[in-house]
Amino acid sequence: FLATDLTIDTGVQELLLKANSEGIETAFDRAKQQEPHCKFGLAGVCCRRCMMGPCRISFGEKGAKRGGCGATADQIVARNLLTLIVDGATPHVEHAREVAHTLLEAAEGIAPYEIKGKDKLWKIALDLGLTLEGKSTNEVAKEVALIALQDFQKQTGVATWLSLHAHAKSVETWEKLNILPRNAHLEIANAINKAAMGCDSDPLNLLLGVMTMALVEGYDGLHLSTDLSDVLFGTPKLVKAQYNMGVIKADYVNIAVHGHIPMVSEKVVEWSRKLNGEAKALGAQGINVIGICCSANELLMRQGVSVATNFASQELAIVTGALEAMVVDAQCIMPGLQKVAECYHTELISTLPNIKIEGSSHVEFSPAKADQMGEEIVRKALARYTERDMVKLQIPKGTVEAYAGFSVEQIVEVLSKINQEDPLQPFIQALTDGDILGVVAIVGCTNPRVKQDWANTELAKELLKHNVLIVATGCSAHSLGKFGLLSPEGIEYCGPKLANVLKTMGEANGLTSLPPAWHMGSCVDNSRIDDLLVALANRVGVGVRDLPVAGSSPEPQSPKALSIGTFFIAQGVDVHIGLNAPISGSPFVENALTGDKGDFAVTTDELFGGKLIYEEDPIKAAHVLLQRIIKKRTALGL
Ligand code: BF8
Ligand code: SF4
Repeated sequence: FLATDLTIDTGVQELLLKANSEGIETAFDRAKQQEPHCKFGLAGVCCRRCMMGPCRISFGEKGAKRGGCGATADQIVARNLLTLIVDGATPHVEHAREVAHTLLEAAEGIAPYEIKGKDKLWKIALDLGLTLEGKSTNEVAKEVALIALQDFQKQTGVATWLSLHAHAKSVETWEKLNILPRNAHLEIANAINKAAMGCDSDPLNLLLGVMTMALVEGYDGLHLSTDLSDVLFGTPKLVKAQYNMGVIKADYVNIAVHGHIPMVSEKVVEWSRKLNGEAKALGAQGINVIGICCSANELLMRQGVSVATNFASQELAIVTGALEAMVVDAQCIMPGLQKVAECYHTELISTLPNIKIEGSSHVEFSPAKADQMGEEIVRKALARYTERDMVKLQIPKGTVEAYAGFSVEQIVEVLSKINQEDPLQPFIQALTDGDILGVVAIVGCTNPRVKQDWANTELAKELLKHNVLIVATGCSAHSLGKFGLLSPEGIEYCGPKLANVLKTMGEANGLTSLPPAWHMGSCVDNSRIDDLLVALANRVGVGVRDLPVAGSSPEPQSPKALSIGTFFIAQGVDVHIGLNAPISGSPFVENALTGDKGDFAVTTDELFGGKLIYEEDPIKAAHVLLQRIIKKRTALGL
């Protein structure tokens, strides 16, 4: 294979060659072995929901048009999409519940976490209508955590976190369609129940179920996770860090944190600092924690920890031969990591009680025992340092500077340097004048089925050229970071109008310029993008669906990218994906999601104001998004 065909990251290319010469297989090899992918699976028309099957619907004239039970392609695709969105939303819902549970135990003095985000706590408490007078931080935190946990229990009404964050006009739309969620667990059970054999077989009703699940994702997944993580660990502020495999340092004890749950990664950082002296006693310069995937985002945003790599190349970080430990928790952790770790001295360590990796070691996290976990993990890494095989050591050189930490609070603070009374005013003025043509969120993954980082960066550059501001999260943000788009130098890619705006905003804050892409955090932090849109819509006096904005996941891998995308579609935001969702086998489902208003009996464009756009070519995709943005501008009279 040619490494240059698989990724544009030269460090990853170098490590792919090393892996190849050492006989190590990675996701890039395994993805090729799966080609050609099953066309029934790609189209979403295979059903394994009962033992009368599995059934599949044929595409041509000949062959079955219905499954054994009589299910049509439309019904099968809609059911499969519903469970796929459940697969996307549930990890975020569990993430949120873990954070809420930790906050509760921290407030009760059981879990060793200090509540660092007091401002955020007060804000949420006030929004929830709590009285603060005479109460301690812990008392308020406990009340907030208990209300949050109700979003997994209450049987009637609407999920509280939706009421906290959603735009009134969006709620109106959802109420009319009767898709408002009650509690996250109930709706997950309801969705699985709908999709079960012999239950819901109305494709439209199933799609409405998809939208309910999208709202569960948005509010009890994304927003709840971000809010309570900010309460525990603080709201992110502008930070500077480094990107690329070069952040792994030969003369340090290196610990990679990979996954999503900040309670785990924060404790690893805390204990690495505490035990730094012990690394020196071993002859190392110290302990170096580096991030992969969304744990990287959590630590980058709040601690300025540097980022080694994103999803597709997670195994290659081990191939450097310089990782003493890789600590994982949940989501996007390839089982293949263990096989690679066995070729080196690296210890792969799983942490969550119910998420284990075959062959890896396990140091269990619980909120109460978080300190023991942190210490044990760092001590395991220290013990591995002396086992390092210097012959196998090869760290690609070079790092790239990047800024992150663009929480909505930080964005408002940055803008307040231009207009203190009305911070959003300069931003809205720039949008009105067309100096910022629109905003596109580039989010989601990298995927070995697409040349790594290529679609993410190409799409970003094409949009920047047309004066579209980029906000980013997840592994896509890492792609942009690796190629300089999170640094002020990245404004070379911007059209002159956008470049000027960014320079003005940057200079007001002591920088040469703001970066052209604003890193807003991990995938759950897509909530921050949502908050920004709601704030802009409220300030202008329109709905979110009216704003000249869009979302894009050019290299999606996880169902989470689809559930997040659907959440934004529910608000009326167009969402582009660079690999198709498994819906092409159903004209009804495909039309409903991708059709324009008025094209078909039912479209999300008609009902919500946003639609799904599938386009593999990032340059073409950029131009489709530009057209949609211009259409929304025109409707606003801009
Ligand atoms: O939640 S971007 S590959 S790591 S799914 Fe996974 Fe995709 Fe990365 Fe973060 Ni998000
Ligand atoms: Fe086949 Fe129907 Fe069973 Fe699905 S539910 S496997 S389509 S018989």
